[in-house]
Amino acid sequence: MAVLPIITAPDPVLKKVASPVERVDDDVRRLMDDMMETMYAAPGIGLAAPQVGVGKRVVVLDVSKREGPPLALQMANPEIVWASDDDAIYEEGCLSLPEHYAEVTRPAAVKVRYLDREDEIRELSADGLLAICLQHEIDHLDGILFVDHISALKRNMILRKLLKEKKAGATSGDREPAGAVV
Ligand code: GNR
Ligand code: NI
Repeated sequence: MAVLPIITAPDPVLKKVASPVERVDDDVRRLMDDMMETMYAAPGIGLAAPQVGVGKRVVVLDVSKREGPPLALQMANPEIVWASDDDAIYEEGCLSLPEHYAEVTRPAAVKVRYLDREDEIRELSADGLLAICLQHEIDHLDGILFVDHISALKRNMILRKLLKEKKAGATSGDREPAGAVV
């Protein structure tokens, strides 16, 4: 298992539509394991493969936040097959938009169909934080970030700030060059 580097916005990788997994095999299971470790290390309550630079429709989630038993979920090709008419508002964050938060409105409950670790089709009905996180992660697979659900003014403020930080970081020499083996 490995903790993978998380890609932050703005980055074209985060805007791409990810490809479906053909079959959940050992390679996909290894990706799921690395993503779980990366999510817990961050720490975060969810992670989508594009956030670690992999253009596959794979997500992992654990919204238990270490309160009570872990609720680890690993999904390939997740799709929303039903969404409630009523909405919920939640202040969202994203590991790819570090230290930025905004209120996002989404359906309050969803039903998701996906392939599990054993390549079996499953369905999961969720509300509360799990429903929000599922929609947030599935958005990532379609190149959508939570800032795409808020006003252009707020979105551009956040993205401009992140770009500025990226440019400052790139010249200060405090980061490893891309692809470095450390
Ligand atoms: O860790 C995360 N917290 C979070 C909080 C509110 C709504 C969504 C999330 S998901 C986020 C991790 C992440 O970026 N997943 O893509
Ligand atoms: Ni995110």
